[in-house]
Amino acid sequence: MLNRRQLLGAGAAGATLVSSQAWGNTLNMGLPEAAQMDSAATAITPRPSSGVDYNPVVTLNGWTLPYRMNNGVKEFHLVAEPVERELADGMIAHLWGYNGQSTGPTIEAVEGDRVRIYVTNKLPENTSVHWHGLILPSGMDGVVGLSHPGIKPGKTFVYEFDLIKSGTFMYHPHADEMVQMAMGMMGMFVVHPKDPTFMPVDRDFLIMLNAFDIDPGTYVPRIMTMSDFNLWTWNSRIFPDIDPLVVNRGDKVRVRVGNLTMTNHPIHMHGYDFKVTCTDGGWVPESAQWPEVSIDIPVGAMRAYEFTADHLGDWAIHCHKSHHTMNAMGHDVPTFIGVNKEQLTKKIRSFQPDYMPMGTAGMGDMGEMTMELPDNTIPMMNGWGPHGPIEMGGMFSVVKVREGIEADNYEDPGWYDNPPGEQAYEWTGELPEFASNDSPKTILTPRPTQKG
Ligand SMILES: [Cu+2]
Repeated sequence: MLNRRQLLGAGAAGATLVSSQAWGNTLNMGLPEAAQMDSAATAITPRPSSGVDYNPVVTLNGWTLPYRMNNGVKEFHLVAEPVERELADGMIAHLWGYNGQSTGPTIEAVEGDRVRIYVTNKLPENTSVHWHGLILPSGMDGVVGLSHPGIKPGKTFVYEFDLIKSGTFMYHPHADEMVQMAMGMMGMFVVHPKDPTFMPVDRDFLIMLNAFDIDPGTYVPRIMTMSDFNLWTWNSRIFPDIDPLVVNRGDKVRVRVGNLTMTNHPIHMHGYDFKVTCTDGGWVPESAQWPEVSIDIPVGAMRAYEFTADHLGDWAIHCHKSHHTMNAMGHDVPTFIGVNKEQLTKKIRSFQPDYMPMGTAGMGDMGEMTMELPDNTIPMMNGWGPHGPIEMGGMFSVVKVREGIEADNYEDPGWYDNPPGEQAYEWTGELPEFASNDSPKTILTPRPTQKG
């Protein structure tokens, strides 16, 4: 029951990494080839075949930037450029990003590595790259005018530094930030520990929280928006087209979440409690890790959490701000709950026959409505599950824990079949009596009389 996107996803990703074949042929040239990605499918990176062993991260609907070794230095080539990103099946956004996509590719390296990162600017204005959270020389910090001059259109700059600590970091421009970040320029930078036995996990997922304001029927984000974004995305992707987090039962799992939106996001995962193990500042020692079921990701920060996947099932993972699990909508929709619009509907239909009254019983029925929408627009909520519409959009996905999933397999296993007795069901028998408070005043529960 895989759709085309899922078939193109995990496993088949090598086919979409354009020009990776030529990567080995560039060793004697000045610039490393700039790898390009033309697909929003999740690309699985194989474990390194030489050097320090590590378990590569899985960037949901993203990919990892290839590198080449040049006299002991890991060389990467980022290209800042306009891109077309598929936010969801049926919706393309015209963004700015890196190497063909927004968000940009994940950069992965190892503690102790020296990295050289070429940044070519194909945008119509200055840019730069700031390496958020990395400890490096101040001239490599990427703040235009402060660390170095802006990278002019058509020019290439080189950043070079040692990775002195492991952890999870981010990268983004520090040049015309309001515009460049609203247009989707950001990515994540993972530094694996040089000791492979330090906090190893079986599955290591990566999510960048970002947001856009794209009017229905249009393609380009509004860059002046400060808080009223209408598309809440993970790695520039919205539910129902964010890939699931596929996990084998018993796996030790890490989820790293970075936030480069303009507001905080309490990320909530169902079915588990977990421990917060890493911030942009570094790893949290075991004695200081605290348990949560939701973790608030502040603006300009990342948090990683870990859990052991003991509970089989399909578990929702989402931002807990309910407007962030919705796709584009008008913010001026009035509240109609409890309003009887029958007479009004008749009148409006006399001159607009296809008028649909909405919202009198909540907005849940939007999930199964098929309305005509402007081109390049997807419904506010439209994911379908095994039991009907999921009534979600935006920052939402599913953690799918199954038995017998092989180590490098991230293919969607379909929906979980709940065992008998483990699923809520409709009661059709006689109803037990239930207590009800019909007083408008607060009723205090009487205290039991104390004895003695
Ligand atoms: Cu949120």
